[in-house]
Amino acid sequence: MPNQGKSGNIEQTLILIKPDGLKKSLTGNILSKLSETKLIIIASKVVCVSPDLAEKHYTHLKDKPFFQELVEYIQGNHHDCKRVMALVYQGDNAIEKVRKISGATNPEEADPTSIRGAYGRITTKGVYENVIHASSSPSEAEREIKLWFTPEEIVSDLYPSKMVAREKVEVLEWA
Ligand code: DAT
Ligand code: MG
Repeated sequence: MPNQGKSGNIEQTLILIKPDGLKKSLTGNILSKLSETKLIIIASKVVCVSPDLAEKHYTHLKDKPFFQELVEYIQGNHHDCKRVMALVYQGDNAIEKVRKISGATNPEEADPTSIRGAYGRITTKGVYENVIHASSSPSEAEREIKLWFTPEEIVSDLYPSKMVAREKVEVLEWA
């Protein structure tokens, strides 16, 4: 059948450039490396990560001994930099392509030409400062994209959405 199998597998993946990446001015280098995948960016923003968002993002690791350090790290508390750049990339086999170019979780084990291998480090406390997060499966990508972005912040309709009427909503406007 035409257009089936590996070449027709359009996926989305959530990418986070973590606070160490921003603090070290690595954003451009990381985006250049990611552009080698030929995927397209369908959403991007800079986020100040709340404790709640950090814990929800890493909820699957909450029983790990490094969980607390991890949520501190993603909030930028280790880098005096409370910013994360969040992006959604889309394209053929996006998840695998981005994971490959990101490199292994442990930056010391990552291929030196991968993003984590080139720019990551392990701190003396044992925190993996691996500069980038990338979704590892379609279900994880969907959960993470919905956690980090609203439907309006993504330029294509990825998942079912609904209109909700909200009363007495206060929004911040320029003074
Ligand atoms: P990945 O980020 O490669 O998907 P993961 O989801 O298993 O890896 O873990 C999330 C983050 O937790 C990872 O980027 C770094 C940290 N981490 C994982 N295993 C660790 C370990 N053994 N020691 C310290 N930090 C770890
Ligand atoms: Mg993971």
